[in-house]
Amino acid sequence: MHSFINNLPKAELHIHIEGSLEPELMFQLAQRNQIELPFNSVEEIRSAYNFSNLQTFLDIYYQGANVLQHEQDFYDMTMAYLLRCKEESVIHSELFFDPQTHTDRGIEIGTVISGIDRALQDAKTQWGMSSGLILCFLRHLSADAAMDTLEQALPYKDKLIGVGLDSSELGHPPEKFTAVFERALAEGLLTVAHAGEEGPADYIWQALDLLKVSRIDHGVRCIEDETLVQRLIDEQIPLTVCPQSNLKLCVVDAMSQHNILQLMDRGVLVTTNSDDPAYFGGYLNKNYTALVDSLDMTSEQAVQLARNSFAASFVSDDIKADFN
Ligand code: ES4
Ligand code: ZN
Repeated sequence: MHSFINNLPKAELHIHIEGSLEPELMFQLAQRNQIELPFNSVEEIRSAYNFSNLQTFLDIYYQGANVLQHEQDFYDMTMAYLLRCKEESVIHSELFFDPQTHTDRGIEIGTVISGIDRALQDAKTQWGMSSGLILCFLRHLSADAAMDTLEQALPYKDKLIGVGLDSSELGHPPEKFTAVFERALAEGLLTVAHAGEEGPADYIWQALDLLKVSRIDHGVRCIEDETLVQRLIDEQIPLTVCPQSNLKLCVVDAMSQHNILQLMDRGVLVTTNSDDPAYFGGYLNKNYTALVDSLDMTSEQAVQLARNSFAASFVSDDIKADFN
C-alpha cells in the first residue's frame, strides 16, 4: 500500500514553501548568510518542534524564515521541495508563500518571487512538473499592510495564480480582508483562505461569501455546521486538508479521530496535503500513509483523494481531462 501511494500521481494544493525548509538547509543558510540561530545543531532545531497549537508553531516558523536572504536561498528551498515532489509522484503543486515575512525584514518582494519562480520553471523544463504560486497575506497584520503587499506584488502578477490568507486565525476573521480580496479578484487572481482550522465554521462562511474563495484551506471545523457541510457538498467547494498538520498542532487529538474520510464519504471534495512538511514530520506521502495506518484508508479512497487533488486544482479544464 505504501508503494502504491508513492507511485500514485498526485497534486499538492496546500504547502507553505517556507514550511518546507528542513533544519539541515536552515543551518546551511544561516552559515552562508551569517545569521544567528537560537540553536546549536540540526538536532536541537528538530527537538524544538513540539507544538501545542497554531501559534506555538508560527512563532518558531517565522524565526526559521530569517535565514532566507537572497534569491538563491529562495531557489534552493523551493528546489529541495520540488525534488521531493519528484520522488513522491507529485506531478502538480500549488505553493503558498508569505511575502510579508520577508519584506518586513527588508527583503524585496521581487527577490522572493524570482527565486521561487526560477525553481518552478526549472522543475517544469527538467521533469515536466507543473505548478502555481499563491501569495498569502498574514492575517495577524493589518488589512492596509495586506493591500500594500498586493500592490508590491502586482508587477509580478504573471507569476501568480492567486492570493490566500494564513497565519493566526483566531481573532482575525476573513471579513477583515474583504477589500484586499476584492482588489485581487479584480486583478484576475483566484482566491483561497485558511478557515476552520482553529477558527469557527463562521469563518468558512465569511471566506466563501466575502472573499469569494475557490477553495477552503483546512476547513475541518465545517463539521460543526450541518448547513455548511451541505453547501460544501452541493457546490463541490474543495477543502485542502492537512492531516499531519492537524495532529501536530493539536487540532485533532489523534489521527484515528480525523474527519477527512468521513467528509469524503459524505461527498465533500476533500484533498490531502502536507502544509509545513519540514515542521510536521512528513511530505505528501506521509499524509496519505497516516490515513492508511490510523483510519484504515483503502486503496480506492487513496485514489479518490488523488483524483480530488486534480479536480480541486487550478489547472485548466482541458489539462484536468488529461490527469483523469
Ligand atoms: C500555517 Cl498550519 C498553518 N496555519 C496557518 N498559517 C500557516 N502558515 C504556515 N502554516
Ligand atoms: Zn496552511
